[in-house]
Amino acid sequence: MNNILNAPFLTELVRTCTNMYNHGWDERNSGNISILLDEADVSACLDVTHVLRTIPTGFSAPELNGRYFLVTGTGKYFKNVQVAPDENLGLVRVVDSGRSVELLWGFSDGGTFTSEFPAHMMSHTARLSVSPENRVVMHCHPANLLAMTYVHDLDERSFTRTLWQMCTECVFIFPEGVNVLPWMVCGTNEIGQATAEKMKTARLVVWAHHGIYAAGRDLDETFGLIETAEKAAEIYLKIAHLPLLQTITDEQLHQLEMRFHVKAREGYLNIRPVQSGPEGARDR
Ligand code: 2HA
Ligand code: ZN
Repeated sequence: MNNILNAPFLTELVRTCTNMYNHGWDERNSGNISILLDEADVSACLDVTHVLRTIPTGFSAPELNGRYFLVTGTGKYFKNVQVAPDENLGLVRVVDSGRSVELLWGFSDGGTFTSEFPAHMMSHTARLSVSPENRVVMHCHPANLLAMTYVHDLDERSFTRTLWQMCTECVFIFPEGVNVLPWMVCGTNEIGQATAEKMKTARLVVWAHHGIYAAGRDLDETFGLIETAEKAAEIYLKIAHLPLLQTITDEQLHQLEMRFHVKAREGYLNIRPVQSGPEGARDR
């Protein structure tokens, strides 16, 4: 049996937590990550019949029954994941239609999964329904995106268009745009359900005045989505108070769509016929 501490899924998660901490996205105990694992990869390093503890979740997620997740712990600091992965991370199997999980490894100090577990599990369910390859859900507090939610219109089309205009790559890295939730109390099933609903149409969901959720096929893709949106938000904050002399035009965004064979979210560019109603009429 292999040592779980050498399993690629574990070493990559440890590296990612450290990297996110070093980016300043995960102060104190903020941020959380969950990764869907294959049973074959888990059973290569753990006896999957050996359950350490059963932990209730407080919600149901029948679609995830029997699935394995590696997840960050509640109250844990990303900066400490690299020095004590077995305390700060846990490997769980979803049972009882999602109403509880079985701990197979980790949370060695008696801890449990992130307080945002409902948002993670509901987001996994939502993303898997549109993209069966989805494996990762990631949450963090990047400063520029967070700051942008205080000074920019929270309308999703408007918010997305601004990000697309800030860096050439944005439109083909996240052509579906970013969805935005208004401020809500975090850690609840309600914000979990709202996030999951938004995850059906985009891999990035901004939580106003709090942070961002991202989903993807692997840690690199998911991290890269946040990194790109955060860079765009940084540019926006550098220029928002200055007179705007030029920008990336809709025609240029359309050229990028063609060059990189992606389709910008329907109605978000003013090139194609826009959707009727006040949404489509907006310019930014
Ligand atoms: O894990 O970031 O949203 C702590 C948080 C809650
Ligand atoms: Zn948070």
